[in-house]
Amino acid sequence: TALAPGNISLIGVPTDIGAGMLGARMGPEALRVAGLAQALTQLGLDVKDCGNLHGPANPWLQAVNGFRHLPQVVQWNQLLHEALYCELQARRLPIMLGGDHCLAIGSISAVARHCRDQGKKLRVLWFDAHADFNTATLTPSGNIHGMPVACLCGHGPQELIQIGGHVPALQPKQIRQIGIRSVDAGEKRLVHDMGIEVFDMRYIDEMGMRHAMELALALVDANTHLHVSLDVDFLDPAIAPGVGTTVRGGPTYREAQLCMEMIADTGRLASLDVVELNPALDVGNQTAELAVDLIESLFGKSTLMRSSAAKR
Ligand code: HAR
Ligand code: MN
Ligand code: MN
Ligand code: MN
Repeated sequence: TALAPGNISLIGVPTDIGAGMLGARMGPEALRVAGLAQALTQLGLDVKDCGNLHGPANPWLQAVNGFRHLPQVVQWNQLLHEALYCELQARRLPIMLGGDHCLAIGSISAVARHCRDQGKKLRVLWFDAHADFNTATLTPSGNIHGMPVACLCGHGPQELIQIGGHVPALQPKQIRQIGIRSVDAGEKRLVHDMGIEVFDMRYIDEMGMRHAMELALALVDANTHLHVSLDVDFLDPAIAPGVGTTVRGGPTYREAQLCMEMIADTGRLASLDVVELNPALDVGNQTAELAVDLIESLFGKSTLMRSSAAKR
């Protein structure tokens, strides 16, 4: 199978503007300290670290009309949208070093715009404990990191849903959610009504990660742009303590590795968000190191040459 493109751009998005806790702004540095660029270089990839974007500081205010820090979230996402769109146009494979998950509004809207330009199909794999499908009326917190999928599907404030120029940026049928185990009541109904395909932890328990991923990757073909949005709270907190919103009962180390390996096998990975890492809550730098491990697998590190029989 084809490997992913060889030119990687790292884009630091040091913000916790959409989160309910401070600290995710340190995520990009923790990933750098954990050796992300070196690890990718060792795999034979050409890595350019674009440094960090510089958006507004976190003013730490209350929610207004159901949203915390909406103007600042808009600014960060506009910045990221433009930066990422440029890297994609330059035919590079961008990795967003987050930063809280609100940044997926800017990143995925740029990826969707790029795919429209290129006539490519887009598949988004959303690895998360949460569905991130809240709206101003449904949200229990006002934190916009709980809303990016809704915004991308056209449910959200005008300033956020129109980033990228096309509303909605994304169709529900382009999304697969994996690892979900914490969804608010109203949010649950909306995810269901929108028809998003969800492989929640119950599904993974009963059917296995391999089967979940086979379905999540079904119909990915040579003309597909695969975007992975990896919220590190997807992982079980026992192995990934460095996140602000841990939820018990997540995937094990091997289950997570299998996801990454199966994605690597498709050869279609074309952009990646790594979000919600909070170094202030980490034990040493272990969650960042785990993230680097998983990213290495996404780029084929642990995949041996496999016979077609072994792939079945
Ligand atoms: N559902 C809750 C809320 O909207 C918690 C959301 C937490 N989100 C993240 N990203 N950490 O997935 O407030
Ligand atoms: Mn491309
Ligand atoms: Mn998330
Ligand atoms: Mn989450």
